[in-house]
Amino acid sequence: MSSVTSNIESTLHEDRVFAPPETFSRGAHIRSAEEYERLRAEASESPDNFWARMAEELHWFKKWDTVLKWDAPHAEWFGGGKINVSDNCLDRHLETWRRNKAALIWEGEPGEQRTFTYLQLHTEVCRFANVLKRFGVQTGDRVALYMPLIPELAMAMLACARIGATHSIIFGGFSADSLRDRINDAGCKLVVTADGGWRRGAEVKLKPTVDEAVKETPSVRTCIVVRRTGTRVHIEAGRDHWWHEVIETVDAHCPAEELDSEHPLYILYTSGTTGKPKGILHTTAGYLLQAHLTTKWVFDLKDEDTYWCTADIGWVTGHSYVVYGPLSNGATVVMYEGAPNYPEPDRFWRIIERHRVSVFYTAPTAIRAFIKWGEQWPLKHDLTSLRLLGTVGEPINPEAWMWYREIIGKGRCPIVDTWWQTETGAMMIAPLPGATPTKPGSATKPLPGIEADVMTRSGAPVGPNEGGYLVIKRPWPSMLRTIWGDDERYRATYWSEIDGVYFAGDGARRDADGYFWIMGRVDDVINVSGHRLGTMEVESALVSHAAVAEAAVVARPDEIKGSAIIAFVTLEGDRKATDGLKEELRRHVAKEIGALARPEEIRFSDQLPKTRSGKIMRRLLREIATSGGVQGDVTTLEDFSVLEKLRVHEEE
Ligand code: 7RM
Repeated sequence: MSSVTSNIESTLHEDRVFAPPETFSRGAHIRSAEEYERLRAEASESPDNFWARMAEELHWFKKWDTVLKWDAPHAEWFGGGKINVSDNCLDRHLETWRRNKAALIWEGEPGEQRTFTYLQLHTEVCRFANVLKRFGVQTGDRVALYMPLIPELAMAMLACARIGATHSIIFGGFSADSLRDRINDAGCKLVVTADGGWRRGAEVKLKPTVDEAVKETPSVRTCIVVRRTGTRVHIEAGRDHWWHEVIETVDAHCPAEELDSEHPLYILYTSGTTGKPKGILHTTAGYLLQAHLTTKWVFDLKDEDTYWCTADIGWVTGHSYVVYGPLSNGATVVMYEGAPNYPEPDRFWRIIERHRVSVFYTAPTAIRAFIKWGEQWPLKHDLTSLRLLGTVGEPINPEAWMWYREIIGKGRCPIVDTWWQTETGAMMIAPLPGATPTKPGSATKPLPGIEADVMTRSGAPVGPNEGGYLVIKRPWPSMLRTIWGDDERYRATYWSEIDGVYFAGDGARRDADGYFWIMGRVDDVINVSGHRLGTMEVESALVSHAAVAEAAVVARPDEIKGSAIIAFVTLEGDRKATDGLKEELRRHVAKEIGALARPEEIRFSDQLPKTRSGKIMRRLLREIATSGGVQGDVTTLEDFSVLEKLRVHEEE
């Protein structure tokens, strides 16, 4: 990371503002800007009282003694309290009319459907918790979950939480080596997996990968296998057991453990700037509190809603907003196993129509894919059940935001652009849909209790519309507690870059209204002739051109300018890649942002390399732009053939 003290220049201009629809505000949990400001003032004047008041929304076996003990950079939230996440997500609803409400509505990619009421889900979770106990899993042990997006994954998470085992979910697309390293780093005792899952009409085998990985994981004694695809798998006698068989050997009585507030709930590995992934540790009470509150506030979730977050549970978005946040609110959650374009590009819209989804949460990369596939697909379906749309994962360019609003939301539905990270556990900067006017491309303002700011590298405040580094100035309940097994790295990565504050690693600016505009990772910042530009801003300019579907911008070292901008561009289906168009796009960027942002070079490509969670891998593009090849780690790349194509392109 560079040691600059000057600021990041921000060039994105966006003047449109959309007030919350009056009818929406009238029924919302938070109904006005004044109400939001009141909450924010209460939280900033007396944070402990604020969080204590909020924590009353959870079910406690024993209330806390202290709200926060802060021994920087280590936090203890709700010390002395006893609580259980599984109890909050299940048991508390059984005493209400929600007992027979649908908790999960699941669709497999081939089309089968399974629904679990809260009572049914509770029964399955209790039984699986007893299975874990039967195989010797105790409070404090770690359990690896390497599974497709099936109900058993949510059950396994809730079963771990119920007995105080710490889960570590490894996304089902990771290789055997990645799985092995993550299992070993956390010292997992047991692995839950499946024979395979379905993706784009093909089986993704999981069990053979586990077999390969556990050859070198001495801590693993047991492997439980869900039968999902029915494919033949190897069952190692003494180690491997079928889920459907062992579940028959236990009963459904399993009271939730009364756990300490700071009991480790889960570890989730996330990539950093260097090789080894970081095991982000989240604990119980604080994490649940913010997952719960943000779900309620930002999605304005009501009992009548049918809620769908399209993220895989293997990513933090799935942890907080497929499972823990919605279930603790007693919501009806739609889960879908497969790809958005299987069997055809309208699968998502079909699901929304079929289940009458009212709140829909997805990623900008998905929205840009929908735009590319064409609006005929959503237009074929009745989407009138929708009342709120959300996005997460990367900055959303205003063009995609407007398309989402008009084509999917028909101009009726507020859009919540939610900024947060694996490390923050829950949303940090996001609109409250009944209270916050939105601007396309802005995550708007920090949620009550979150003290976000923009600073220079040396920790000085920056003025309105000046770019800088996004920081959080006060501990928050769902913050990561450490990096598993590497507290030194925790301090160095998050609490040492700028003195006394949490360093998010993102560039941002705040406009005159106090709205935050996230400019992407700071390692994606480009310095051209002494001007620092967020890659996202150049990308937005490119995407605002009618011919462009998606763009990724990287820097190539340049003797004169410091860096030259190289843009990788995917065109709309009907556009031809010509030299004339390259020139036109370069002119377009110069017009939108200024001559300094004009890309040195434009390269057309059918696809961009992405991580399995859909983030563009700019690091790889940087390597291609700089040296023509790729040496670094590609274990998180979704589709390896993309790299080959980009290389071939290079030789043309
Ligand atoms: C939830 C998640 C975190 C990084 C973060 C940002 C980027 C996420 C937004 C966003 C702009 C958003 N966790 N990011 N949401 N950038 N606007 N609404 O994605 O740990 O996988 O990634 O993602 O750079 O630092 S994550």
